[in-house]
Amino acid sequence: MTEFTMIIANKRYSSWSMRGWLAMKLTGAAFEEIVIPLDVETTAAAIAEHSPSGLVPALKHGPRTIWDSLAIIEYLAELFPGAGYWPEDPETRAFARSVSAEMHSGFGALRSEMPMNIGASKPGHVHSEAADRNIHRVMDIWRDCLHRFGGGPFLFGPAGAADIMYAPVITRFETYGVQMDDICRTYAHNVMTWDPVVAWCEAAKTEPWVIEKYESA
Ligand SMILES: N[C@@H](CCC(=O)N[C@@H](CS)C(=O)NCC(=O)O)C(=O)O
Repeated sequence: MTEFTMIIANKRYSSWSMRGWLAMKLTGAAFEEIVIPLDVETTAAAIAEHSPSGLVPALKHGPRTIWDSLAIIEYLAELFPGAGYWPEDPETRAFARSVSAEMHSGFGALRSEMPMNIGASKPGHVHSEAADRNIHRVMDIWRDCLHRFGGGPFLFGPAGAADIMYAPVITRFETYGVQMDDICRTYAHNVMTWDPVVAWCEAAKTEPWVIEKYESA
């Protein structure tokens, strides 16, 4: 029995779950995981047993439940101050928080038109101008962070909260064949070869569930 339980949905499709799970992995602490498949008759009831919002990820720690990916990151950052979620320098930390919050609250067109679908390959995917603007804004953020804050391997040097926020976007870029320049491609490669991301993606590809609405996007 471990102290922490992470409740997530399908690893193939649930980008917010991926963020919560990667955040937990960054601690290095052991945790149980409960995977609730999305889009089946029992989904809502199963999530409601764990999460007051009806959404995952949710983290259980003793009597506490923390839901929402960004709240989970902040909670774990307080519990594990050495894990490196946020940069130490206040100005850099403010920047990291801004780009993380921008992901958490924005990029609606990219998220709805290009759902996460790990293992799928849809090169030449046609998307709207709004999604295209989102894609370019994401890459501007990456270039800006890498230029200002040390040049990698992750956005602020070592892997942290901002990389966790953008990791599911990188899997989308891979799925939908988004063209990247060398700087963004190198960053994307660094994230995709980060051990926790590798583990998540390998597990995603072995899941039995197929959700048609995401497959036909
Ligand atoms: N703002 C939330 C979003 C969570 C969210 O939308 N989770 C989706 C899965 S990716 C969910 O639980 N959906 C429930 C359902 O489709 O039944 C967060 O950051 O954690």
